[in-house]
Amino acid sequence: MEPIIELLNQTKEWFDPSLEGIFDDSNKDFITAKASMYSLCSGGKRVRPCFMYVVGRMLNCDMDDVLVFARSLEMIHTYSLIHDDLPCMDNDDLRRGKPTCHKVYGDNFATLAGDCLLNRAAELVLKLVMKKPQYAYAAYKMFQCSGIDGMLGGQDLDLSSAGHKISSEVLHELHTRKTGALLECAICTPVYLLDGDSSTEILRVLTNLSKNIGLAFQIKDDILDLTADEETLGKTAGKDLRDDKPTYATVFGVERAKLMLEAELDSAYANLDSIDYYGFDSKELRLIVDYVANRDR
Ligand code: GRG
Repeated sequence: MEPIIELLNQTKEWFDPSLEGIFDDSNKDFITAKASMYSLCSGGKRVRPCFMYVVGRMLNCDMDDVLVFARSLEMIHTYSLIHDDLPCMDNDDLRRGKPTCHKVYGDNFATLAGDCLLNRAAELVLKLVMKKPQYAYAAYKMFQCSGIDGMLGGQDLDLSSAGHKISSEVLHELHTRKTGALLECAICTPVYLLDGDSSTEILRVLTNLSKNIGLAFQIKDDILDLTADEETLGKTAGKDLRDDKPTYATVFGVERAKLMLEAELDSAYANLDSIDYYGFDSKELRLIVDYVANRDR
């Protein structure tokens, strides 16, 4: 089995059983709870829990506490997908090959399910913070990364730039916020659990690495959309161009986008070397960077 698949499977074994504890007997029969669980358990890759799992173990964190944060982050990610698929946003009927939440439960309950997941994510993390107040900064960062200064702000930029030509700066800002913020949260939360808000060298390196991984993934996605054939890609090719969507490949051109990708990957490998230099084992993070570098779909 490919090492990255093995790592994702290991993450799922650690992570997925924790989803059973999100709702209890007093609320699990609400349609909103069912709609929330439908989207949480419909085949997500668990990329963000995987980052937390890898860094948490690398830094020797209390993995039960990491799990609480990983679960809340995946709940926030899921809420964003449910709302993103709604008719008033991207209006998608399918996600992960299955009907979207609003197709099964209706727009009203899908909206509530998104709200519920965000709200419950806060409840579950704050319950732990009441026992361990030293985790308050990690909780604060999680909701900052999801809000207007992170993912939600990125979605705003995405919607408000639709149909316009956007500058390379706005494109960069859009991705850094829309998908980068949660990836950064996933990679850095274990450091916040150990060190609170003190800025350490390892935090600086991991923050930079998360940006490298997020950008490299996006730039590669945009290049593949323009250059790969549909059979290799496993999805419709050339869709970004047809939808007139600004991407790294359409804004900068494929050749410049390739150079930008190389620069992000070089920086990612340099950051992995720094992690080893500081005495931690970057082996599993390296698997993730190798996967981003080598994937062709
Ligand atoms: C395999 C551990 C591992 C990492 C892969 C950085 C990365 C490398 C993947 C990031 C995926 C990402 C942020 C894509 C941007 C577009 C987007 C937000 C897609 C939806 O997020 P996914 O792909 O959704 O994480 P699922 O359905 O898996 O929950």
